[in-house]
Amino acid sequence: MSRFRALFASVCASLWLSGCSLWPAEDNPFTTVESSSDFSDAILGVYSLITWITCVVGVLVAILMVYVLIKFRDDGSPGNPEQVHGNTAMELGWTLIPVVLVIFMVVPTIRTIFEIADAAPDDAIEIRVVGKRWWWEFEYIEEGIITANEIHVPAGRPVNLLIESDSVIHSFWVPRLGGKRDAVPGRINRMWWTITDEVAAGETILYRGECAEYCGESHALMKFDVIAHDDAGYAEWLELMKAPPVVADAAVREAGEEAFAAGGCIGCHALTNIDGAVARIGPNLTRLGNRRMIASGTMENTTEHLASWIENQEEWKPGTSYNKLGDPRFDGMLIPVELSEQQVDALATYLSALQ
Ligand code: HEC
Ligand SMILES: [Cu+2]
Repeated sequence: MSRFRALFASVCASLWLSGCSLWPAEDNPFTTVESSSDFSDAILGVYSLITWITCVVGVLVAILMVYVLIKFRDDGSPGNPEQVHGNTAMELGWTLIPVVLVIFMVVPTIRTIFEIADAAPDDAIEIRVVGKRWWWEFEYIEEGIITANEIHVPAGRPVNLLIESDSVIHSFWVPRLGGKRDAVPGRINRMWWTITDEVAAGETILYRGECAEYCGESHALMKFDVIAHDDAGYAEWLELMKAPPVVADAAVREAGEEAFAAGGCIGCHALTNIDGAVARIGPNLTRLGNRRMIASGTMENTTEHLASWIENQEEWKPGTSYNKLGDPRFDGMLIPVELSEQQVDALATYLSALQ
């Protein structure tokens, strides 16, 4: 009986470990078995077909093996059992059946590869994606919007991503929207998809993404969000991103702008309403207050977290310290001066207010 229990426990454990906890998607944002776009639908189709074929083959082989083990077990009778040399029917069988099975898997696979490698439709929204260490820059080519770590897209419309890198190889991956695409320096990889989920008016759906190619110390902290809107919601977001952010409280704005210049932030970060803040070493911080997370999905976007990030990046993300003199990424940049507590507070309050 205890043997049975041990067996039962190990079967349960292996099912659990092998990913049976991958859904529902709400609890498992990185699930690959719930698709939300035409691209991931196509891949999931091939994936399920191959999984079912291999399951059937696996079960049949296991049954046959158990049968053979029992039927031909050593029953204690003397001498060798009858010896067999060659059997044409069996040899044909175990050659032809796998060939047919492989054809069943190869044809849909190749068809899907060509389908997803096809050119994007003309009306697709083009977004340039640049993998950086360790965050993502998103540029809406036609709209002239540059943002970071959060892409907003309308559901039901094709989105064409032009993926590149400014540093080492990264990989752009939103498990529910499609496969991985490497971000390689000096080359542009494409991927396009249309979100198939319905987004209710005034609501959004959040899909999580992450870097899927080891790229250095903070690789695991290189996440991003894809936020799907309905058409009206997307148009509204575009308008919002194009208009200069309004910081209603003049005192907050003045103190913030002053500290932004004095602290050297201006040397690395762009802000559309500040003269001279056009640098792109770090993320564009325009409308940072609207974002869900900061530092590419590392921490929730709160004023306390912002202050803590400004004071010590290294604590949150290894390798991101602004003060690494000699780091070639920051060559010729203004390294921030020591900030006073008031300046840090002013910056955090100001950045939160950029909405
Ligand atoms: C030497 C260049 C440099 C300077 C100077 C600099 N930053 Fe940054 N900043 C970066 C980089 C690079 C990142 C992205 C780090 C990451 O997420 O891996 C970043 C990220 C940020 C983020 C998170 C942005 C996001 O999209 O989530 C905030 C907020 C920020 N910086 C604020 C500031 C402030 C305020 C100052 C001035 C005190 C400043 N930075 C000075 C390079 C710089
Ligand atoms: Cu990366």
